[in-house]
Amino acid sequence: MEIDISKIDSINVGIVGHIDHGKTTLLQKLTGKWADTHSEELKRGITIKLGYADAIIREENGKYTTNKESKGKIVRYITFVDAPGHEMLMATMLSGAAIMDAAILVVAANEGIKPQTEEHFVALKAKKIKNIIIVQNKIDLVSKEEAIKNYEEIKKFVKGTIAENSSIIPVSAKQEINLEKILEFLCKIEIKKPQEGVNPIFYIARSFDINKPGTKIEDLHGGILGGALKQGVLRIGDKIEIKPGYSYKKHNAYEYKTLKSKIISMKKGDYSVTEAKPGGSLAIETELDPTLSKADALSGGVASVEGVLSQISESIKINYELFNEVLGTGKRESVGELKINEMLMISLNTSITVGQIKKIDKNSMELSLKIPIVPFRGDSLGIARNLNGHWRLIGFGEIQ
Ligand SMILES: Nc1nc2c(ncn2[C@@H]2O[C@H](COP(=O)(O)OP(=O)(O)OP(=O)(O)O)[C@@H](O)[C@H]2O)c(=O)[nH]1
Ligand SMILES: [Mg+2]
Repeated sequence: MEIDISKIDSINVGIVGHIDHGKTTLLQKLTGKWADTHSEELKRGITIKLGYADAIIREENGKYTTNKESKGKIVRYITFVDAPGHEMLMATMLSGAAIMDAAILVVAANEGIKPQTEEHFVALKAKKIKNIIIVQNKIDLVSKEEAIKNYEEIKKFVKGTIAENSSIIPVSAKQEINLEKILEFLCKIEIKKPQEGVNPIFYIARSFDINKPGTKIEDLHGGILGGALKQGVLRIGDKIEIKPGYSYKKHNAYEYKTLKSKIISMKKGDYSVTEAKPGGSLAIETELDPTLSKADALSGGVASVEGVLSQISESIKINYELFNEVLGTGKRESVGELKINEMLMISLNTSITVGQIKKIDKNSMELSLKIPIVPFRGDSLGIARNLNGHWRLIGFGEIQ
């Protein structure tokens, strides 16, 4: 029987945590799909771009499974976003966090809490992701005593935070131990009821040209947008617009042109849908010339039906708050003051841009951005500063 995926409760779950703690391996064991597909990722054995995989969870005699052969009752459809753990790829993790409904924080039991465990966790907090499951991975590498010690370290780490009462599940992804417990918890996450009567907002996290070289013109697919619908409904045939859109150089500066197109088809994983609501990730095939969307050219953008998005802006006013300490370095160094004209990396929803401080006081500042954004009042943004050639998260802000 054909499965109508749009009728199944669905969420988008991020997999985050320090480099090599086993995120992509865990995802592969949960879904059967290896999310690292880029040649560079395969060569280096690390995740570089946001990866995707999905699975249907079924329940059979009180046991949860993603086995396709299972005859159990369908409980949930989960799309996953696999984030890179490398410290240089924090910006990518942040744009992934913008489309997560819930997250799995992976901590390798043999290594414990590491700088990017901390940095990713703070990013989840800032993005207000309340549903966090903690996976204590690689338990096959530690003794029982070490596993307990690591469990206590995690407990201390989350004390007084949103994840204080999160489940901590001991797992060996590699040896497939205790994975069904993760599925069980994923099925317990509360699904928010979508708001009715609001305009759609689709955050673009990736964009592609899926045509193989040499495809006949009549068989060509239009540009693909991958990401998540934050609110509203999108349907096949909808006329859409994408901002900031297409960029081109004019008199040594970049200009942006809103792209207009139409939705040809939509997919959640391998499943086609005619109508999409929030929950889970989504791929939209448009009528766009695929050369416009290839190699993530449109990632960071926002799509909606024609005529509803606000003007793009190269200048923003934000309220901000800095951390006491710089995160992600493993050292305990304090965040110094921000200075006028300083360049900061700003991540807003799925977009990443660099901004120069034009005006600043204690709680608010005005920035001039290199890549314009579609501003939504109240949206949270990550603020990073360049320290010794790395962008380090130093605080968070909110658009005024
Ligand atoms: N022994 C053991 N090794 C594991 C386990 N899970 C993952 N690994 C190994 O850990 C290494 C890193 O695994 P990945 O899944 O690529 O780690 P990752 O967190 O996705 O890494 P990045 O994406 O680069 O941040 C690989 O060699 C895996 O085989 C586990 O449960 N036990
Ligand atoms: Mg990985």
